[in-house]
Amino acid sequence: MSPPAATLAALATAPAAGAVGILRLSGPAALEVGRLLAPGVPASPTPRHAYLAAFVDADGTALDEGLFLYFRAPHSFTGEDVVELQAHGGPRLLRLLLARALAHPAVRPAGPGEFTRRAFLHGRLDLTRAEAVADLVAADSEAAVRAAAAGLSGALSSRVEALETPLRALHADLEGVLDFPEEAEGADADAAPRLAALRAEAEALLAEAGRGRLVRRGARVALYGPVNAGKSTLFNRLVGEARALVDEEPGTTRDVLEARLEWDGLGITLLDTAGLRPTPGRVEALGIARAREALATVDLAVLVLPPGAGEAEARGWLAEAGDSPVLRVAGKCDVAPASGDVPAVSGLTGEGVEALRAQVLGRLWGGGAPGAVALVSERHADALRRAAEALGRAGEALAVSTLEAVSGEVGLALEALGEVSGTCASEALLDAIFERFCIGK
Ligand SMILES: Nc1nc2c(ncn2[C@@H]2O[C@H](COP(=O)(O)OP(=O)(O)OP(=O)(O)O)[C@@H](O)[C@H]2O)c(=O)[nH]1
Ligand SMILES: [Mg+2]
Repeated sequence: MSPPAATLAALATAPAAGAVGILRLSGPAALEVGRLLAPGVPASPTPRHAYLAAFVDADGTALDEGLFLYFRAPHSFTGEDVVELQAHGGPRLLRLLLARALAHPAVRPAGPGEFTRRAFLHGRLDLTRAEAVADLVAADSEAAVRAAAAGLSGALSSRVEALETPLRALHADLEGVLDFPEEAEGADADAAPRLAALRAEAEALLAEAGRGRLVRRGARVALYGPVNAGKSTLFNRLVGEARALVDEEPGTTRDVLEARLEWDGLGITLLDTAGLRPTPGRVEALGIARAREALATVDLAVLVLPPGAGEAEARGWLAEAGDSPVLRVAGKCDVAPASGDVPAVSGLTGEGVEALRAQVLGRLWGGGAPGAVALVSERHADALRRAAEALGRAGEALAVSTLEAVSGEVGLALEALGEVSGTCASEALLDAIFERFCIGK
């Protein structure tokens, strides 16, 4: 792959006033253009050395003074010559500096994620690590930060490689037996256990997609149940402030209320919903419809029941959550102690609230630290699923079909895995991936 010739320029910092603003240049003309802006920097600057320099306009008038950093290819983020100007963070000033760089004929503005895309094209990062860069920028919980950081340092990439390398070896062995039956005789002897092990590993990685999604987007948890059960009081207690209206009149909550929380580092969107009852007023009925919609989308529905709710009644409310998993709790336990093994909680006194939090996390997460998960995205999951399926078919073909058929399926599995690591990624796929990056990244 020949390196793209244009030199890219973009502001790497947000377009708002800040202490520092960074203009980033990458490509063959980066140093030349950087020195146009900062003529005081030597013609052959020491790489990775911070120069204090004046940044000037076309007449040589100083616009600012800041740091000039040079990274020589291939020892830079993109693998190309990179120059970073760290100026003061005035948006207008930075646009002047950027315009000056863009006036050079070798320079064009960088598209979203284009620096990272070049890093990928130059083999500085595989695709999962490039995606982890975007995840890190988008991370809005501690768990998401930690998982993305692990991804950036290669946590997912090494697991994909641990699949891809032996799969490629197996493919080569099968092709060898097909092409040179005599020389390669027996190379396919242990194909069945090798296929089975690879398929199991692909499925293990696939199984982490759900956790990856939870970490990336946070979990949605709704409180629901009959009117007046104490949902809003419990919601306020969990949120730590009086967000929801509370009243003794049944049907107080109408709209769905949302609060963004972080529990053990995991992002949680907690929802309070309208109490469900059979004969609501008109506006309340609208609220109940919204509650039902919300319930269908949650990762966990917490059913809050008032004291004295019977088993038959409870079963009816459990069914209201549809396919969403339900955690049932007995509310207002300060009034009447709950019986049986249903966890008891009181939003009013706070009794049982910590235990409820732990149970919610347990139900969402199982064991282990949320930040330690491999960030398997929907995109990865889709490719892994196709790889696992192809490996499954390869295993079947081994028993009933030709070696060509087996090898063909193994080839398909390799292609699917290549979409994860980037060894087999189309331009269209790369476009779709890097589109979600910010400009300047
Ligand atoms: N003793 C006691 N009273 C509570 C508790 N939680 C709520 N209440 C009272 O019960 C009434 C209803 O509380 P809410 O929190 O509004 O109940 P809700 O389930 O949100 O009600 P709707 O929004 O109408 O469905 C209020 O008078 C609260 O003060 C509790 O844990 N213990
Ligand atoms: Mg309420």
